[in-house]
Amino acid sequence: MAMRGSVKQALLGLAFALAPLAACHAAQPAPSKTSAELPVVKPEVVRKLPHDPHAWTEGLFFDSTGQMYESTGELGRSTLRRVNVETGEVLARADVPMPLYGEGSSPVGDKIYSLSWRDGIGMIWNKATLKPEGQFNYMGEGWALTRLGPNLIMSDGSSNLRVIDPNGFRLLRMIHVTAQGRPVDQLNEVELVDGEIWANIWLTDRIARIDPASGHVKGWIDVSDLHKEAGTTGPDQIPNGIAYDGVHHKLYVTGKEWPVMFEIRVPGVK
Ligand SMILES: [Ca+2]
Repeated sequence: MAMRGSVKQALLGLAFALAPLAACHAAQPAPSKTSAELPVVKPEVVRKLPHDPHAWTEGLFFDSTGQMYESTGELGRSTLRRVNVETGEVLARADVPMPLYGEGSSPVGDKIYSLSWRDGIGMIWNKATLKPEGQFNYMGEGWALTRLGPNLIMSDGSSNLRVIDPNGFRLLRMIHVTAQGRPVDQLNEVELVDGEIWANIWLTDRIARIDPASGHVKGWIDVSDLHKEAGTTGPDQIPNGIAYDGVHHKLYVTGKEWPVMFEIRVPGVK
């Protein structure tokens, strides 16, 4: 998701305000075991690759040919790029037109669809030329996109994922994401991996593994070690970018302004 001054301050303030409460609850005997009983795994790092440290990563994906693309945010420097995953080189880039704020993106045939956070306007790009070819509208916030069969999955920072027919960007149904019966909100960058929807949880080092049919979180991936290794310490320079290369069966994660992209392996994931 995006960050603009006062909103960011307010949200961070809220997070900090809630932190002591969370600590208090943790000290109580019973109530919150929300994530404790779900499996938490740490990924194995296969390779460390370069990543543009100026990329405010909001969307990350591979197309059906095994080519990586990335969309980036921040007002005035939002972009869509074709990236060499091996070298981190930006092979082609397009600026998101002002005043739109670049958010998540996903391939749809020979197009790329992208969101613009609170601006309510989606962009349709020619995947080969990265030239804009159209727009669509959506309600509420738009954070990230991924594919689910012929449809798109869209996150908006809540605990709901929208299933969208890209033809007309029509809402088909909602997936209510819960972990042991409790809503999991702040769902951010998303990726379909091995039949599961994976979602970064905003401002955390956690990735949720979500069953698309039920919305139930099946487990968590803890990328805190990767965050430490990336070396970013800003409160917003968080993990946000998951991409599965279906051609080469490889999985990558990065973060906002991380100088590194990690190829990872997760136990039990093909
Ligand atoms: Ca993704």
